[in-house]
Amino acid sequence: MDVTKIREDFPILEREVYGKPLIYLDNGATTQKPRAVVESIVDEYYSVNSNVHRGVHFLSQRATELHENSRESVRNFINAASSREIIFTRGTTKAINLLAFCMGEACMKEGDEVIISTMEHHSNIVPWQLLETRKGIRLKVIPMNDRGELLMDEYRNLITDRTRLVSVTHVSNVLGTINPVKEIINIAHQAGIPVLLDGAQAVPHLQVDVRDLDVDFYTFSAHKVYGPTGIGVLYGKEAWLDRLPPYQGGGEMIQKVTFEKTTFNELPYKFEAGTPDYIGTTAFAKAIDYITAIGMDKIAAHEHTLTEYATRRFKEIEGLRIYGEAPHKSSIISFLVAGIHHFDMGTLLDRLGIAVRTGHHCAQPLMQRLGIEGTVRASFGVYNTLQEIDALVAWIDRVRKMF
Ligand code: 7TS
Repeated sequence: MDVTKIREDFPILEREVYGKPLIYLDNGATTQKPRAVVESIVDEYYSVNSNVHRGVHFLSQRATELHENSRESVRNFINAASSREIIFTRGTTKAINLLAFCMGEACMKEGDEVIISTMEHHSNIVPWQLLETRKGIRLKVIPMNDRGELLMDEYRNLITDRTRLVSVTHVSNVLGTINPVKEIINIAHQAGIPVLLDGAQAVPHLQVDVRDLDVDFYTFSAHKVYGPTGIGVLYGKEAWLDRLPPYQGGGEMIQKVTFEKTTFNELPYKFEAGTPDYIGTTAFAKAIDYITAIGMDKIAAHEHTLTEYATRRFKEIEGLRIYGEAPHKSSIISFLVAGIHHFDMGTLLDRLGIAVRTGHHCAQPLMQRLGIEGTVRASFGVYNTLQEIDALVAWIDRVRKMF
């Protein structure tokens, strides 16, 4: 994999901040976009733009074709059985909220239970808490050990005959832990319980195959996979999606409307009320083309090298503690340096041109479990280099000495 050549595809990486070359290590929050993705947005607005699924005219048909081809690209990317199982949403958050609402309506009543884990992003906690209020369901939480691994025996014990769904993150956005999702799914399925995986931090780094996982629902965001903002995916097995009621009402999601009665459209449109972001879906397909051309296996290997190297170098820094030391980790490293507030570290690194994320990373319950307020987080992507990690390590050490 030629990283120098890859970097040339991302114009933003050439810019400076505060007169220093940008070192972008906040890929867990969002990734930068290759030229092909940005150009796709401009090209489609300039040459194709028209609303989808409604016009007989040339442009509408062409826009519809691009939009539906993108759905097929996503299907192929995660190896879903049918493009009817690919629902476009605004992002992971919207996808989980959609599912929480629809599952709540169709399958949950007072006293029913949903199992999540200690390391969830708020977007896989709060939608279920809203269901606690609305439907009287109960939330149960899989604990973890100090390395950041879920306790599987405890998970088994949480399952009861009232469990209606297991909803856990595939990869933790703070700890980097790659959860044993196949085992999690197997255990749930043995009890006849469906599983939702939040794949927001997994899809950019691992080859995800929803059929191999046998997962019932899977969510992710395009903007974390080198695609545009405003597009996400809810994958669901067709049999499940067929059982669920619509989420929102409006155009696109109907078959026939009268004032007396409305019938709903077929999958996936039943869940896609209103004009979709068809410009975004085309650009997302370009992002998928881009990373598939490089090869997900090559991207994973490169990021693994970066993560191993950074972990080793971090351990040379006096007083630095890494949060998340599971043996199976993705390219995310959270850390703190003794005596230095995460916010101060992040601010000083920023002045040196290094973009890292600081804070609770939308995982406050996990912070409570770790007994801290927040961390500094470096997260790597396809275009990061060992030299950037050397610079990060050197600057962290310099900040440490300043304190
Ligand atoms: N789930 C996980 C595991 C995430 O990491 C994030 C975003 C989301 C869900 C929500 O995704 P969205 O696209 O709907 O916003 N995580 C982060 C992060 O770690 N830093 O900024 C956003």
